[in-house]
Parts: sequence; structure tokens; C-alpha cells
Amino acid sequence: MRPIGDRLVIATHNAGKLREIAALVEPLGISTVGAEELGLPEPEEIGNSFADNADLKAREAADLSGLPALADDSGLCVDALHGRPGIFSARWAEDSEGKRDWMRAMDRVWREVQAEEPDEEAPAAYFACALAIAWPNDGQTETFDGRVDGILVWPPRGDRGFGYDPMFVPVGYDETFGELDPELKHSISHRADAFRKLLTALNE
Ligand code: ITT
Repeated sequence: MRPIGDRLVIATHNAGKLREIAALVEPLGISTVGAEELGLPEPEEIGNSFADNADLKAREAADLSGLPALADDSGLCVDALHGRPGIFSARWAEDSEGKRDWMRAMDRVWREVQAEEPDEEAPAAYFACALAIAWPNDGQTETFDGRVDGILVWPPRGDRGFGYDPMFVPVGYDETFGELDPELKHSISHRADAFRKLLTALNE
């Protein structure tokens, strides 16, 4: 993979993601700047997969900023819901004006799971992530996938992390991502899994 250089745009408008991606990238000695800080627009996510959406977000940020850009598309995939909300994870939180409420999204997930499998106390789910890195102008993009498996719990617990974290317990732990130490989440998350693959490609 081509070198990244020493400055990278993190092509996200989500503050939780920005924090987590910066924590993964900055130890490499690469400085980061968020899409919002650069005043970049939020592209419409018209792809049919995490990888397609990550690609389009990274490509647009790289072309508009003239810098390499890293984007993340991610979401919660629930077995009983055949992988939903998946790429629509953010949309499940939005009201008619586009304002996000994560309690509303988690409540919908739990209600739909109960409707499908009322007796299941520990519904299986995973977080999926695609990280895409794009270089400006030449159309080159690389994409890496990651995931972390776990179960859903109700009611949600903890106020760390973001999004669906308070209802997700990763395999091997008893606490939710909303309760666990953020350092631990950073080391086992779907984002960390994809980032490890990116690092391997970078060092090859
Ligand atoms: P950008 O597109 O600007 O990056 P977004 O929030 O719209 O921000 P996505 O379209 O990828 O990002 O939506 C993914 C949603 O899935 C996100 O808003 C979270 O609620 C949820 N999600 C992804 N990773 C998560 C994590 O580590 N913990 C909890 N929820 C997560």
C-alpha cells in the first residue's frame, strides 16, 4: 500500500468515531483533522455495503481536501433481524428532521428482536466496520473490513462510547461497550479489527 504521509483527513462527521479513529492513527505519528473542522460536506451514503459507503466518503474528502482521507462506515448487524439495521444503523436513530436519538434506535432494535424471537435472552449481534483510505486526485482507494461479535442486552447500560454501545456486550466480557474502558473497546472493536488489517497492508 502507498504511504499515507504525515497528515490525514478523518472523513467523518460523527464525534465518537472521530475520537476512536484519531486514537488509532495518532500513535503512528500521523496528525489528523476531522471533516467537520475542514468544513467538508457530509456526502449522501448511497452505497449498498459498508465498503461502498466508506469508499465514497473517503474519496470525496480526499478530492475536496487534497489530502489522503480515511473514512469509516459501520453499524450494528443483528442475527434475528437478518443483519439489520446494518448500513442503516445511523438512520434508525433519526427523527423526521434528521435529529439523532440513540435511545430511540436501541429501543427499535430491541422491540424488533422481541417481535422475532420473544424467548431469546441474549440475541446475537455484531458490529461491522469498513475503513477506506483514499488518496487525492488519482482515484486510488483501499478498503479493510472488521467485526466484533457479541450479544444484545436490555435495558442499555453505561454512558461511555457512542451509538449502540450501551446495548452491546462483546464476546468474552460481561459489560457493555458503554461500560467498558474505552482503551479496551479500542483494542477489540470492529474498528480496531479493520485498522489492524490496514496497518498490516501499510507495513507490507
Ligand atoms: P459518518 O458517516 O460521518 O462517519 P455516521 O454516524 O453517519 O458518521 P455511519 O453512517 O457509518 O456513520 O453510521 C454508523 C452508525 O452505526 C453510527 O452512527 C453508530 O451509531 C453505529 N455505530 C458504528 N460504530 C459503532 C460503535 O463503535 N459503537 C456504537 N455504535 C456504532
